[in-house]
Amino acid sequence: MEKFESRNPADLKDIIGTFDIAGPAEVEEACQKAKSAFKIWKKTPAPLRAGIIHNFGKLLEKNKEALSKIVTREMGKPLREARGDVQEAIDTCNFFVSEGRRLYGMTIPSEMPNKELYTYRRPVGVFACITAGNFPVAVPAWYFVPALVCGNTCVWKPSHDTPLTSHYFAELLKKAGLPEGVFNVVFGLGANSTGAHLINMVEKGLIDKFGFTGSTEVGQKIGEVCGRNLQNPCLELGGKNPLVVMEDADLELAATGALWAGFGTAGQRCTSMGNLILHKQIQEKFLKIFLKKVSEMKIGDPMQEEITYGPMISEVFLKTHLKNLAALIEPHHELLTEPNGQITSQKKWKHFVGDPDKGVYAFPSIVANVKPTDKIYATETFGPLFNVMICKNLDEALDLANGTGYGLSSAIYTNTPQYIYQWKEEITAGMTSINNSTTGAEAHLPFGGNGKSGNGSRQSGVWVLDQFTKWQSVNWDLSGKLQLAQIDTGYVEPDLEYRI
Ligand code: UN1
Repeated sequence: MEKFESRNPADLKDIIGTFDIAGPAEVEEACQKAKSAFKIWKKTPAPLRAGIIHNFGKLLEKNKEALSKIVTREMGKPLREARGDVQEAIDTCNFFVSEGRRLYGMTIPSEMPNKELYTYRRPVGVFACITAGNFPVAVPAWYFVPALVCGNTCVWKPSHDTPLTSHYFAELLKKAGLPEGVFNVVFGLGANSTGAHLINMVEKGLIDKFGFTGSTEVGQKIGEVCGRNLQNPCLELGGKNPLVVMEDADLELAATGALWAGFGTAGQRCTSMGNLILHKQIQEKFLKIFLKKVSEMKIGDPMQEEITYGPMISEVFLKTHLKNLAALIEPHHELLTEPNGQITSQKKWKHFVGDPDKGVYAFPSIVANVKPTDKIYATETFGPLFNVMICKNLDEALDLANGTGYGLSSAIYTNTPQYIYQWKEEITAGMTSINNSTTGAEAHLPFGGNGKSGNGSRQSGVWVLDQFTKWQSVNWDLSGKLQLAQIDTGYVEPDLEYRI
């Protein structure tokens, strides 16, 4: 069987593990297993299913530090962020454990006597899912925790950047008591590999619901296949998230928020800031505060607590970042930080912690003089790279914020209630923050985007239940005769001749 390696992006010599690449036969087998386990799992009472998720949450808590260290070692986010990633999964478990005792339907009055109407949430079936490497614990938990509580069985193709983390995610579910066949993992690569085979299983009729977190391009392909098969996938795609600083903002607060939004996880979150939009009255003052903070950032070994950001997720992510710098920066642009590109011992960041030559690190890059017609304005870059744009007023800020075609996350810094009101009403992103960063969604608010950021599906909180259940309507007639809806009703006619 073909294999792939997982390497530590902070130390490329550190090989974390070697994993099998599942071919079409293995992927099909996993789907068949999920299909047959569904027959039993859907009949397991929801509070019992949720009991296993309760155990999973406890196991995640017990193993939080060990798992966080594996996350950092595999994909390079600073350890404190990795702990947040695992915590988000624990929070998701805590939320959905009690949902297993709700999953409410309704009892509804009928228009006829001796008849009862009900609605039930029914599981969808086999849920197949492909996730990214930037949130290797939280994002799978957003999908699988509610999917399992709702009674679905799963086939997961985790990112090839984080196979060891994914292996332990699956092990913890097993140790939590999940029966054999309910949760199946297939390791491998994406295009022309395991990911593509899993998508093919939709055409084969082995999958009832698809979930995908990743690029807009792949999301569109999955959307096409699912659409042809009359399925509605859950798609969480890219973003070019705007952060606006108005003239009345607390500039210190805004600079701290923008720093985190732009450079947290080395800009490799789907919620990372893409366009920093500054009111012209404060642009100079803001940039002075902001660029000082940028110059003081500690970049380097992600196991060190004080690091702002670590390496890129992998060599491939660094290569894409370097390509973006070469392809998207135009002569009229101004780079507010120098140098750009890869950090090495020759071309070193002043506050680097560790040895840059061991891993794949990138300088922060801030591009100014960006116009809405520039390619970089509306291209997701997924790295420590963002644009600075200037606006005259809130209308202009909104045009720039909404004009990229994406609509995932967004943020505004202001203390003017009228601005906040207008912003909330007119921003087209699925998520927005007021006086906080574009990143950092809490685990029980709906998460998802519009436009090129997704198909309107939402994860997290009670909203995700509509992804993992189908509504069933039940009419129960106890009258002993055929009562016809709309026809055998006892509606009373009004006396329309009456006048006051
Ligand atoms: C992602 O990047 O795919 O809101 C998810 C945030 C995190 C989740 C990001 N809680 O930034």
